[in-house]
Amino acid sequence: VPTKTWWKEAVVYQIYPVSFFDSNGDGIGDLNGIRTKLDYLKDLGADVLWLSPIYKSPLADMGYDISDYRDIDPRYGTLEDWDALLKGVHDRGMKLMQNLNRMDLVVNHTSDEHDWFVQSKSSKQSPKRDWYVWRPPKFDAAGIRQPPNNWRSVFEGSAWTYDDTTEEYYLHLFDTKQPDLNWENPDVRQAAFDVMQFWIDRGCDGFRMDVINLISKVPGLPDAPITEEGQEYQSGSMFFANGPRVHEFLKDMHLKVLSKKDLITVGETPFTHDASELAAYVLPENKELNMVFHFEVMDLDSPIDGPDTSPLLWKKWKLSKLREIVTRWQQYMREEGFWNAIYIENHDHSRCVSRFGNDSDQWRTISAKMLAILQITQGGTQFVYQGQELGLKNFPKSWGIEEYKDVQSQNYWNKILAQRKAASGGKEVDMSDVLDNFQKKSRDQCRVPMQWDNSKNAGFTTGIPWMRVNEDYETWNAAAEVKDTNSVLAFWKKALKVRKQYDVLIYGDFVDVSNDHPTVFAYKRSIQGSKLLVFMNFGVEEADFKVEGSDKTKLILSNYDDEVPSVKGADFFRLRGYEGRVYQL
Ligand code: TEU
Ligand code: CA
Repeated sequence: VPTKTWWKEAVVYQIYPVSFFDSNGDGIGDLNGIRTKLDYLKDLGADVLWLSPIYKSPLADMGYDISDYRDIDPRYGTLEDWDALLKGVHDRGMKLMQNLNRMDLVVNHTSDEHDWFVQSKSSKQSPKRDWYVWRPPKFDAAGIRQPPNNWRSVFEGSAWTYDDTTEEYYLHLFDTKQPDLNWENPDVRQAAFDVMQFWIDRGCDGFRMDVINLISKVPGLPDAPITEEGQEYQSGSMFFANGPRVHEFLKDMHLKVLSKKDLITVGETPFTHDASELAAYVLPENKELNMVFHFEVMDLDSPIDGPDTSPLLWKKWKLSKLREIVTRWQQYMREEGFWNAIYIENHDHSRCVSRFGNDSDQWRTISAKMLAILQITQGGTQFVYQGQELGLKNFPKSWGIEEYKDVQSQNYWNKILAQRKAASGGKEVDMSDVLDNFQKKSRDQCRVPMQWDNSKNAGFTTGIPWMRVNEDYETWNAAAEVKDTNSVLAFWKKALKVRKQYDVLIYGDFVDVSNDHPTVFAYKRSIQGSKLLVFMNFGVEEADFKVEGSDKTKLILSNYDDEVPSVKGADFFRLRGYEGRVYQL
């Protein structure tokens, strides 16, 4: 039996501040806006709030490009507003919330406008020079200047940008405005620890650590092998994901900072599907982090082995693969003492009801509820993203490229547009397939304003919203769902209560009993005499399903509202479209 701990049982609610609630009419969500919604969050069942970055930033990557770690961006408010928000959270009188507010920490890279980088780029002699990764150019056979290696940025193009001042390149795994810090330098590590201490001293209760598995790079920064034919740059992740010194760095962070307080810590760990590799970050005896966000479910509908591996491209996903992934991680947790963060939506992906459910009028509510069942019946700490609890869906196909604000979307679009223009000799080119992919997969889908009520701009702002509001807000909004006992929101509240009532959902064993059914995912959870059976039908057609040894004693959660579900015989079930049920055995 895993050790019981408050952060394992917690429900974390992720807020994307810029799109949550605007308190002063400038079209941008802010800290005071969040403060006015705390009762809504408490009522939902959130124990911990995670704010995406609100530090000073030029917002090239919406705040994941930080120019001052110790100050709030004026668009979001002030340090005093942050203190007031924290007090509001702690004042809600909920025991669990007291220590549980979290901040987002981004220390793989800074903004190029951060004073550290400004100094670093000013001269090779700058004391901050070695705080970032600088390299001299290479020259090809024709004598043309080339980047030091062939790595591609996650946001397209080379991972290196040339700087005229000192005639060298700097490394940026993400945007050109996000230079990577050089964690090899002990002063950089200490500076990051000092930032963490600054926020802990101010009362912050934990950290979500952005791309924390990328902080150590293989020395020499070798060229990546060519895995994507025809691409100018290649994925270098084997040389920067889970690099040689990452565990040394995190153990040091734990010793010097994290161990001093009972914090909640979550590492974001992309480019890794191997559970044993991620376990190293999380196993308690290693003294690093509490849990990680693995990416395997998120990569389910991405062309990860294709000629273009961009996560913005959509590939049809398979239920058999989802079952295999969920089962493998759930079992790994029980065997190895590993702990996981459970999420199916966040600010880097599209809406889960559009991705894994069915967002048509007929099935939207029912499938959004079924996905809540999928989430809360898995062991691991729960993460819910703003609007997920309302069943919000992707915005429509009719929206043009001008509605896509994310740097990842823009850069990808510009790359493909340039390629196609070059190939067509300057003629008009068709980009509709790219737009279709974006409609399914872009990060913009989750970043449009939160839908609070049916007033103008969904009640998000009285001004002009920074991103267009989705078109369904008059019927799909928090105010309407609070009143409706059949809403997705009402279901999430119920589901989170069930989650807290049954320890087995958090700590129990996991056995897949789906029997290769074409549309059903079914599993049993058990711990010390307590046994649950979970069913979900991922299709619109009725599904008949047999499971041995299941005398369905008690239905504890179901997404259909009739009391008597269709059951035939002791071991036989008939599930309706997107029906999900949880039985106690
Ligand atoms: O995300 C890391 C990351 O790997 C993502 O870029 C992911 O691959 C992509 O979004 C999938 O479409 C973190 C943050 O969550 C993200 O918002 C930042 O843009 C990124 O780091 C850089 O800080
Ligand atoms: Ca505002």
